[in-house]
Amino acid sequence: MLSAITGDALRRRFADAGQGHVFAFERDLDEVGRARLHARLAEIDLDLVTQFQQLIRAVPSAAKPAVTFEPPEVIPRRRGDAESTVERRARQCGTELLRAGSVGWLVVAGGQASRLGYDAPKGCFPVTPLGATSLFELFARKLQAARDRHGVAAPWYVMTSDATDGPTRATFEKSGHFGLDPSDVVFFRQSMVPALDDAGRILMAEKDAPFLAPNGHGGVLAALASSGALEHARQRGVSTFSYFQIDNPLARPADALFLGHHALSGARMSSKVVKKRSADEKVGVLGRVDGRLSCIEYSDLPGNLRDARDERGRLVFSAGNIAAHAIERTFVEDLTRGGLRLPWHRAQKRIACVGPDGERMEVDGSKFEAFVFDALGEAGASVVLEVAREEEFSPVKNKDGEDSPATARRDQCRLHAGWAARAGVALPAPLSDGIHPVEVDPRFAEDAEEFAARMPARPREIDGGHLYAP
Ligand code: UD2
Repeated sequence: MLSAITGDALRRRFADAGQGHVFAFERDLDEVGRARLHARLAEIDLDLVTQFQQLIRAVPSAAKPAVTFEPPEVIPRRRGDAESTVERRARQCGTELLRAGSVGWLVVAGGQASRLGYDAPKGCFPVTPLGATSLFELFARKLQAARDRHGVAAPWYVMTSDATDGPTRATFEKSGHFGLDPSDVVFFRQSMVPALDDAGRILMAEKDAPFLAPNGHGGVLAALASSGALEHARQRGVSTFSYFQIDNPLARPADALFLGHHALSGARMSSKVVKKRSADEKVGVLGRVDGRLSCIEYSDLPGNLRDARDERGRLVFSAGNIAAHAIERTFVEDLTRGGLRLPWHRAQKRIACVGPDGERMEVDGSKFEAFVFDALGEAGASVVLEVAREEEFSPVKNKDGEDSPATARRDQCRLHAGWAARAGVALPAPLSDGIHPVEVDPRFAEDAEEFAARMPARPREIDGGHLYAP
């Protein structure tokens, strides 16, 4: 009886919103299927669907009001070995934060690795060149290294989605949390939002299920709050989240310099950037849009600005976003207290769904995502720190070509072989691309100085390469 009432109420709500078609196959379903359909529909926020419809109907970009774009102020990267006083102070401040246990790690791992063509959560992908360690395990090792260095274990907040949650938890369970204390790893799930066709109708993935997709990495802020992870962080004494994406094996969440710059500036949300390789490299750039700090997606930056150069021939908009942020816990609390409103971004895609007659088909449709960097504009104070691409950024996004497993393995080898060369140790023979196959486990050394201090040491030989591990 209860389900009949719920069903009627639901049917009315969806019919009133012009979405009655979601019940089109209800008669084909058994009781379990109907209950499943109702449960899934009950979770859909129809006001949000109205917002999505407005985005679909929005005027094309040519008719949008003009906005101004300016490059941001960037703390440039140090060239050479000597540290400035400012850098020394920042590093010291960051180290103190890390030692006090005030920094929590926050990774977004809810994306589906569709471009990579990998059928499990991307965090399970074997990413290191010789040991074939997965992204999850690699970061667990980085966390252990940071724990040993600073004498305190950072809690690790791992955002999953409906698709990645089960397998991610199972992977951690099976491996004994990669040697971490399970109470230091907090999983929380982002929300899902419906995908629509070009007429603004909710698409059906199955007869008993609307098509739902993760709400973008911007979903991390609301999900931290609603899941209780934010409260967990408060109770653990975390003042700053070190945010990173699971797809970048070179990410350095325990970077004292960055955390120190962020803290000393009283910033609420800060970003690391790398110099864009060229005007047409397809990364978002940090910039000010109508005065507000933001990440400007490649396609949103007008061509003349994308190509603009200063008097020394350098790109004006060159601060490539690597999606590594320091975010104050109180900033997330403030943002989420009154109902967070990040803008929605529409991605037009071919979407596989159930057609009007119950047949499987593909249609032109839209998915909707919020982006975490849209919170930058709310932060007031922010630091943008330039870091070396070869040390901090080599994401795994595509099956082959740029930003693929091959380039990520190459870049890890190049970085680690550089440490070995600086320490004066013998390198293995180079591969056909001229790179020496060297891998350094983060628990062995986290940078060139630590590596040199560990010498002499014998690497393990794997396929003609050298793996340095504890
Ligand atoms: C993102 C940035 C881009 C640049 C690049 C760096 C956007 C729109 N663009 O590009 O500016 O910084 O990264 O690598 O963000 N994720 C979730 N839930 C979601 C969607 C994504 O957890 O609903 C995670 C995903 O698991 C991954 C990360 O966010 O770790 C990035 O997602 P992406 O691969 O879709 O981002 P991409 O390559 O469009």
